[in-house]
Amino acid sequence: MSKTRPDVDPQDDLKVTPPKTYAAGVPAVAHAMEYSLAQAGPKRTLLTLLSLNQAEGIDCPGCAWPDPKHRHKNEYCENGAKHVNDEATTRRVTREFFAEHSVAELDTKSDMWLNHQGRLTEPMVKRPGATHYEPIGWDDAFGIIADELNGLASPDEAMFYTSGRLNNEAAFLLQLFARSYGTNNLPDCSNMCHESSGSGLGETLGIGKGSVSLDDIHESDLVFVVGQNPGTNHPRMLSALEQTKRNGGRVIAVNPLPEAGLIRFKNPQKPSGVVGRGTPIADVFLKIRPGGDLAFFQMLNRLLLEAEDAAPGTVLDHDYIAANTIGFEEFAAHTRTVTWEHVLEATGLTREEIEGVLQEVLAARSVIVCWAMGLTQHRHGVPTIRELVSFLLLRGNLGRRGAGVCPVRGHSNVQGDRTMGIWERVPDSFLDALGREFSFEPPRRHGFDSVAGVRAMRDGRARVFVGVAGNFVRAMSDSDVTEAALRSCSLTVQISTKLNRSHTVCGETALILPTLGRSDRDVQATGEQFVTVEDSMSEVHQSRGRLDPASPDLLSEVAIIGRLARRTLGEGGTIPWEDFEADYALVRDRIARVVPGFDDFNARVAVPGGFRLPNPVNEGRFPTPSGKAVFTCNALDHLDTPPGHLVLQSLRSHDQWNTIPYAMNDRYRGIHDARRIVMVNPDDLAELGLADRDLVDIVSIWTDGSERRAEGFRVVAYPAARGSAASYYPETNVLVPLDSVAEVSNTPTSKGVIVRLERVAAAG
Ligand SMILES: Nc1nc2c(c(=O)[nH]1)N[C@H]1C(S)=C(S)[C@@H](COP(=O)(O)OP(=O)(O)OC[C@H]3O[C@@H](n4cnc5c(=O)[nH]c(N)nc54)[C@H](O)[C@@H]3O)O[C@H]1N2
Ligand SMILES: Nc1nc2c(c(=O)[nH]1)N[C@H]1C(S)=C(S)[C@@H](COP(=O)(O)OP(=O)(O)OC[C@H]3O[C@@H](n4cnc5c(=O)[nH]c(N)nc54)[C@H](O)[C@@H]3O)O[C@H]1N2
Ligand code: SF4
Ligand SMILES: [Mo]
Repeated sequence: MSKTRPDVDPQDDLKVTPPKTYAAGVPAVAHAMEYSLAQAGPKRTLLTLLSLNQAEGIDCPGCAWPDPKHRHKNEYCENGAKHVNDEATTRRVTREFFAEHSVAELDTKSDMWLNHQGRLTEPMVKRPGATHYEPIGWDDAFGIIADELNGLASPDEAMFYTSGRLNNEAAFLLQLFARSYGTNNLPDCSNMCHESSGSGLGETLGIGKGSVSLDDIHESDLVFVVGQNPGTNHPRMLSALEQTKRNGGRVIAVNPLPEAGLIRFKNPQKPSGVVGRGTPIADVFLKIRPGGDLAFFQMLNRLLLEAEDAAPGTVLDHDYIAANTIGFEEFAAHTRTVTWEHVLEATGLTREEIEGVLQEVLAARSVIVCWAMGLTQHRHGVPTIRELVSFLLLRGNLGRRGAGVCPVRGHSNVQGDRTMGIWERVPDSFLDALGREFSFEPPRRHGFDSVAGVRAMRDGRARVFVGVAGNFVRAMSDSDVTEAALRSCSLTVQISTKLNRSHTVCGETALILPTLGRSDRDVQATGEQFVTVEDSMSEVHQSRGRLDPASPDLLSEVAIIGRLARRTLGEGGTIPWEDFEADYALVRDRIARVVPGFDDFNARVAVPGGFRLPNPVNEGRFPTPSGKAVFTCNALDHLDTPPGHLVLQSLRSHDQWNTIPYAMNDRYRGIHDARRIVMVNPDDLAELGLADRDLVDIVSIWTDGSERRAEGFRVVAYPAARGSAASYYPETNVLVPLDSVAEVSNTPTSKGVIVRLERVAAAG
């Protein structure tokens, strides 16, 4: 049952205003400055903002959207400014703080309260049976972890979780450590995020990454933005789409919610965005039922085949299909069986709407599909992505200007971490190269992903959890099960910048190891260091911290991982951890020898702006087993809701960064001073016998008959797609059963939970 932490959500303060019809503009600048100044003060705010996303500056930790080649002085957005200054905050969590608050007391605090206490300053330990964290020296902390790791029956009883905040150098060293210790247990936030994209693209194109560049977006005739809320989560994508529009391109948005950023954008970097009406973004808006996208693309594909039948040789790119693909005949036969009846039911759209999209597609010489969590976090997320690949292949919309696939990544280096080998199922070719370079035999057994990791801890098969740069307990589904799993560990270790729930949900022994953030200056024995990251479009570049570190007792992630490795594996092995800590360029030299595409890494990343990793799709190569792109036949699937039920999606408010709410507002959606709310279409409310502002419990049902409940949510009548509901994550993670995962990718189905709403009190 969901815990209501006492100071979370005084629901009665809920205020609702009409949803906004544009994103950014002057209010965005004002909100960014207000939060930044309150956290970091004027001097640090100025320092962070002046160097944010500049060639020699701090890579924005906000999201993985790339930087344009011609940089503005203000190359950031409202949320980027908030993210970096949330890290640059002048508030501090000290040993006195931990003496004052027991772990049990901290566990009653909200996620927002924990984050607002400030930066962590020194290593802390909670010993077995203790009620409080107490200070511990770095060496002793590493000693505890090394003893625990070396005492396990098998290295596979330990797991090393990371989020995409981690930089390339530390990520490379972390996977090297885990593998030389003996395990591939490297779950990461990708497992809950774009894993379905990696799986779907890997199967069909042979590479799990996007193929387009920013220039492609600017030059495209038609850009689909599907299952994504760029106004909040990738705000500068709106500048790119503004450019698309200026060049005569068109945009189709597919979303159950009329998100402000998809409607209109007022670019705060331009005078016209400050005083004018801004740029309309979506030419066509399709208010789709959650989970309906597979059916949508299947019908578009059927319509393309039929348009070709009607005017042979004018619709499909037969030369492209013949030269580059396999499976077309089977795909075509299967696609012709898709029925309007099924598609209209699954999508909630009209026939005219979908036929209108076909006309847009036929008129476009180049098409891009962009997507994010609205596609990946569904049971059939992988088939949906395979299907949109077929949609692009039919007209040769891959590997040429203005065309291609664009999974828009979340965390700023989530793509880079995978490139560096943070993957529980990394290919053998990577392990071969790693073993050769460092003269050891890496383990070949696949490791746990995030869901398998929780199952293993729950069942006593994993006993040590090390988390780097994330908040696993709040990120994962089935919160109660995940919390119990972590509490059953003998040791939990969190390498973090700020306090979060994963520090209050402890194993028998728990360690907090505080680290430098992106914005902190990183000085090692050979001098000041920089790190590198890879964005959503495979651009690899530097990030260099500019601020005085939050405390003199912090170590960098590279240093923490290296010292932990030395202590665990012993000194004198084949891996020069100490040299790596002193000079990160030496780590990059090794990356260059192990990871494809990184030849001459140090020299190429020294160039301002860095370099772009090659994508074989853009060279007409498909590294699939057949060497061709693959048309797939995907079973028809959509989310069937029993009468009286809705499909709940859990999403981000405008004022949160993943598991961490910054404030209680969701400005663009008109929600103020509350987070325990659920947005539902007024016609659905009427049918369900509910009224706006009713207080309800959200109850999810699972195939085994079990129920999960999140208590005390206020209903908000909202222009959402019929049959759907939307609520914030992480408060609703409790509703997603651990076993409710996407096929193939194993991603929790955070956007497709079947729920009913139970009224608990009359409207107040
Ligand atoms: N400010 C801010 N920026 C962030 C983050 C953050 O927390 N805060 N997080 C970062 C991370 S890690 C990630 S992964 C990204 C996430 O970026 P998004 O994917 O944009 O994030 P969500 O809030 O999960 O929003 C999902 C969107 O998909 C829509 N949607 C839900 N279900 C469906 C469906 O079935 N079909 C369609 N077509 N649409 C659907 C929702 O209405 C919503 O607009 O953002 C990154 N950037
Ligand atoms: N229901 C539901 N669940 C979801 C999602 C959803 O849409 N709905 N989205 C999923 C997605 S897409 C993702 S990516 C995950 C996110 O899951 P995570 O990545 O695990 O969570 P974050 O909230 O990003 O982690 C925040 C913490 O990272 C630490 N941190 C920040 N910067 C640094 C740094 O530079 N170094 C170090 N060492 N630590 C740092 C801070 O201590 C902070 O408290 O959640 C997933 N869970
Ligand atoms: S779009 Fe993303 S990376 Fe760019 S400034 Fe905004 S939050 Fe940062
Ligand atoms: Mo993500």
